[in-house]
Amino acid sequence: AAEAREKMLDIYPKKTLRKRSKQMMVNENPSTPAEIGANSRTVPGIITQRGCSYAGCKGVVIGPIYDILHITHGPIGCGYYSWLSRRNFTKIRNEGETNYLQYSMSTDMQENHIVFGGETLLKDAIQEAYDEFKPKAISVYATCPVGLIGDDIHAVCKEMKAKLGINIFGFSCEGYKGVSQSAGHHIANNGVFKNMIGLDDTPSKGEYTINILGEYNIGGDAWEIDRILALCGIKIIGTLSGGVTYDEICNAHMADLNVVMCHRSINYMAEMMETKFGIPWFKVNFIGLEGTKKSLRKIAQYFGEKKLIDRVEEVIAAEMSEVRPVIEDVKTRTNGKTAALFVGGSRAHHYQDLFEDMEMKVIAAGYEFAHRDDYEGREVLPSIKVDADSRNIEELTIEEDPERFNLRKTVDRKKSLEESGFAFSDYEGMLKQMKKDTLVIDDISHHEMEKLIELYKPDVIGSGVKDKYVIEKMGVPCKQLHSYDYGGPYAGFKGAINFFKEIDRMTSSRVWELTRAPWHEADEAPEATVSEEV
Ligand code: CFM
Ligand code: HCA
Repeated sequence: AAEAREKMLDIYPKKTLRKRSKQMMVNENPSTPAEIGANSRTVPGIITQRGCSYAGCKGVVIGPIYDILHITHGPIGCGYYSWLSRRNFTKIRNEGETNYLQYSMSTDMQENHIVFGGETLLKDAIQEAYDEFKPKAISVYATCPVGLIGDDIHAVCKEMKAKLGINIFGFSCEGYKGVSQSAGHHIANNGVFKNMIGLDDTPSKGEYTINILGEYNIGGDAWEIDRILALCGIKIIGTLSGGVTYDEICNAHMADLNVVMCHRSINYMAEMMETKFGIPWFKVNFIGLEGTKKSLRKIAQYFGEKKLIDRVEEVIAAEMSEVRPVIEDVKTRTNGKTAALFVGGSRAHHYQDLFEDMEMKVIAAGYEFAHRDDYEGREVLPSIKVDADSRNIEELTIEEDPERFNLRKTVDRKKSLEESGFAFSDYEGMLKQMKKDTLVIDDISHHEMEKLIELYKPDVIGSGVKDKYVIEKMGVPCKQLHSYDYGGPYAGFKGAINFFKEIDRMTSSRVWELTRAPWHEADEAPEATVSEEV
């Protein structure tokens, strides 16, 4: 792996080399991982897979709330790009609800607005949207030019909120606000906390109430998690933000526990809700059989009632009896095959569980925009230097809510569990789970990806649309772990079955042998022909 790393870095000029060296490491001591460079600017000229702050705020965290009317203030491309391309599924679940996500609303900013200002345009758009749809809430997202010309979207939102009498709020999530979509996550968390959380104090009817933070229902993942938790008798107040309504988010502070799926995009919310309302949180992972079982058991242990603990075991046993024959069969073909995963800020870690279930080896992995804590574990948080790019993003000061902090039994419960060794507020990061001497690459470039394929030729790569076809042209199947291509769900038990079958199909197909990688000689014949096999 050290040699492969050298070969990938080989091409870079001095300054780039120095920077990329910090972001590429060989995982020599998984239990005490070394420091990795992360959450820093991408070197101009390098082809990155990253997105922008607007994508992280509107596209990722808030966009999936389906009965808020989302308005992108900016040129039409930004709104178009974030128009369900992430495959965040929604459906109306209760009578009287509305779902606006099939629409993409934008102010469609033109050159003359850039020159003369776009605030009137935004005001008119909010009015038009209100007249047409009468939504409960409207949310406005700033794109790059809005920040550059200085439109005050917050003043417009305030004025229109007073005029129309519905909740209207804006996000200064201009694309350039940070080094990646990660900045947008933080901006979104702050805005959701200020403008939604805590607005509705209606007590929940459920016995064991939780929120799932950082689950966005890509390909229907949240619905599979809902199904399993419902079987266990655990009630979800709000999923932030997959397939969820505005009212559910306003009521989320009434839950007894927050479980965190995607640490990167929503850890801010977990921390703020704990500080203000006393709701403890811990990390879960519903991707993979072991992860799902462990997560369910931890939730049951948190509530600590025998009835629930037994029920969870019954559900696990019943679900596993369906999964077992599939995984036993699939493993006979996937055992020992290799995979490399380069995705976002949490899936490069989460999906390692599913590959482990299949007895495949993850030889290399990396996030696009995660921070050091997502690699090395939250214990490094105090030692992370806050640079100018991160300082740019508001850090809210949260205080205990005098009336609502102690509403539930959670505070004492947390204390007694902690004494027995139960870990709260923790994420151990990706590196500890990865095998010794595997390659870890932050914000991988296209050049590094090509080198990686040349050197390792993994049996499958999990990645995104920006490199999928480059990878496949080189003869390696690529599974999109963002959109899931056209598949999913992959969470929970039924999701695992889908994933096993899909990866088995992809890695067993011989069609990849027929693609000609650039390093093949022009006259070199493909190794097999389809007609011989079929
Ligand atoms: Fe969290 Fe996500 Fe991800 Fe993410 Fe994303 Fe996504 Fe992702 Mo694409 S919130 S960090 S910003 S798990 S959109 S649903 S797939 S890069 S790994
Ligand atoms: C985003 C969304 C994205 C992009 C996926 C990809 C997603 O970053 O704006 O690059 O393939 O999951 O849809 O991460």
